[in-house]
Amino acid sequence: MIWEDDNRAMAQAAMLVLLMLALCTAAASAAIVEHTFKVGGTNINQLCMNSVIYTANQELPGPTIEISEGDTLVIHAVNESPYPLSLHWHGVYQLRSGWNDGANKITQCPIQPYGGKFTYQFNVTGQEGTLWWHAHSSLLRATIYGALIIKPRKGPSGYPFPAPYEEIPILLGEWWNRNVDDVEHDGYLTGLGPQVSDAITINGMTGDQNSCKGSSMYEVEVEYGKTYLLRIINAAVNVELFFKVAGHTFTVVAADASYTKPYDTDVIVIAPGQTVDALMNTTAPAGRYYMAAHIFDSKTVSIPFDRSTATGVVKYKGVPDYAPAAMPALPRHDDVVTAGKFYWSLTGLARPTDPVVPTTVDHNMVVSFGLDQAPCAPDQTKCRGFALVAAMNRNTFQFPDKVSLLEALYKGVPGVYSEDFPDFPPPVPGFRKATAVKKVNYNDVVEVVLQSEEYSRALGTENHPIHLHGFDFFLLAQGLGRFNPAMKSRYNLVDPQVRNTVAVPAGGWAVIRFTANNPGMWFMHCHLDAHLPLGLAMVFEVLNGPAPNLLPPPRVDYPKCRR
Ligand SMILES: *[C@@H]1O[C@H](CO)[C@@H](O)[C@H](O)[C@H]1NC(C)=O
Ligand SMILES: *[C@@H]1O[C@H](CO)[C@@H](O)[C@H](O)[C@H]1NC(C)=O
Ligand SMILES: [Cu+2]
Repeated sequence: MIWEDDNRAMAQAAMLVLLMLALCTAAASAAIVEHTFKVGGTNINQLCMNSVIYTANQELPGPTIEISEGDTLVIHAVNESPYPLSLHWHGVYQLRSGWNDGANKITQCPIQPYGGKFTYQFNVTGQEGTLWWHAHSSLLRATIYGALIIKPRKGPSGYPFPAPYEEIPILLGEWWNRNVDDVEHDGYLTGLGPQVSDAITINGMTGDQNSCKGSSMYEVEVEYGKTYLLRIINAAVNVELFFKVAGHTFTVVAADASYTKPYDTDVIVIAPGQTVDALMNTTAPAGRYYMAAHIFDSKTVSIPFDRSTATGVVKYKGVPDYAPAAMPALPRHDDVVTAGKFYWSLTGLARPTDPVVPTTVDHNMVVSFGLDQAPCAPDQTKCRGFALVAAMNRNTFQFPDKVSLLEALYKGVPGVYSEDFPDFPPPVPGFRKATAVKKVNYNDVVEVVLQSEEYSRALGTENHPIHLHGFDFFLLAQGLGRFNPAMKSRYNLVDPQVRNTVAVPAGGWAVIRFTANNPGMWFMHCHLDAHLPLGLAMVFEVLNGPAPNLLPPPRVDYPKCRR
């Protein structure tokens, strides 16, 4: 009976309209997304060894946070581990919510061990793409990290590229067989910083290119003839990485949660702290294909590093698990040309609605940095001859211990920090241990020439990924050797990359520019964790603007420092 079918079709159509209305309403109003992250001990078997690691919610990598632009994120953090820690939402602007940045001793004191709690709550506004979260104390972020994915408010039609068939998060990590806090502690006692890792991981797993038979390996099944969006995050602690998938190429469409002009490449180069979103077409002959990652070692002197290769597998639907997999040819570990080509080729998408590069600069700074050798401190009991030391503009950053810098700023606590971080490298040799900040007014435009320095012939230089909290910056230019003002002619003021972490070339430079539109204390530091406790860091103090651009009061559960 035809009319019945018609009725059914009409009813179905009405349902569909209602459903779409419901979906549209959901998309239009910002949601509150709530998670509880319990940090605690987790038993794991990796590289044929049983160990206890510390994770969020027993997961490695930790839980993926997925939100839409404009949502409010609420994370109840419970620290059941034996270590004081904080959680950092890497790349989130934290506009007027600086108390939630999770930078240990900078924006908060750590959450106390054995049951301490703190609730992070902030809006994620005006940014979308792939970010991540991680612990921000000791070496704990080696196992306490996860993806933070911000979808366009409109849904997939909001992407400035054809909506992908599926999205695949790829979290690259670094693994130690030993307890990572011991690795950090021994590094301090010896004066050498953390030791070489035992493996690189893809989504927490080493893959099968090591001597441990039965190592776990990440595998993803794909369908032929589709476009996948790989959300690649370098969560490794101390190393930059090359990443490839055999038989496939990529189109990079975003980095650090800022869209780029499409960039075709067969290799991804990624520094700790950075993210890369890349489209991958599954148009290879049906089969199994290894994805692989290994270290890009940029050091100009020879120092041992982890030469292992992490693998995962892309398997086409219907292909048996035992089919042999093709292996990609990764660049040589020291292939600075491939690394430089990738890092320097990206440009921002620069749509009419995107922020434009500010043209007047209020603060011109040159910040040089590097590593040197210093006499062992008396408590560095295993130290032989010298200890490593690092600095920015010859200030070796000292973490405060009584209150966080943000609390000191808010309450006007004297004697916690000094406002004399120099605008230029001082001509005098030697280092000053200090908690020095650079003070700027609300909305000032800051330009920083980041200059990698060879302080010590014996230590040489290496590529340092410099990460800025609280802001994205425009990356105006990069180069090898020493920056000089004539190089301002090379600035890209039209469509520069927009990032939160820049891999400054070994012995070279990068120029960044940002608008200080967010009151608070914002850490700028090397994202090789080994260099952070050595002092390769500084802080921007950004004053309140006219209302409503003010730093609000902290929450009542804001953690206190304990000594
Ligand atoms: C966060 O978003 C909520 C809801 O839109 C708003 O009421 C609140 O003021 C925002 N908070 C900040 C710090 O901007
Ligand atoms: C991937 O497939 C899409 C859709 O067919 C196409 O537009 C795009 O050019 C392809 N990309 C590459 C790198 O082949
Ligand atoms: Cu560094």
